[in-house]
Amino acid sequence: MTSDGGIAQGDIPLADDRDGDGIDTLAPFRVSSGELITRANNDPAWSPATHHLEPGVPSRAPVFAGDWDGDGTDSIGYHLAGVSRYSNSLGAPKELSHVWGNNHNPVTGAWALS
Ligand SMILES: [Ca+2]
Ligand SMILES: [Ca+2]
Repeated sequence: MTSDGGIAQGDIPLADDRDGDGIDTLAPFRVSSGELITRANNDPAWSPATHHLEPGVPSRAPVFAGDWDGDGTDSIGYHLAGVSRYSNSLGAPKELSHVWGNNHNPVTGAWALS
């Protein structure tokens, strides 16, 4: 068991920059409830948690974070059966997709900045 916003058994640990300040913060994804639990900074002692319901994420899907549209803020997606699905805002349905094939596991990152 955990306090509100802490990591519980079965959570998927993510790190993302959802507010665009250039600093990634820890954000566990709670598979059992479909919630991404975010904080304003990395000090859980004085940063209250915000729970973002992320609809339609299958319980067995690997979840990841990234800035898909280059606006400086991260959102989350998931990968299942060779297809990555994601959206450009927290809590939005994962309507964007990219087909990779069954033998691929995508990773995220900003590989080049101009
Ligand atoms: Ca941030
Ligand atoms: Ca973005």
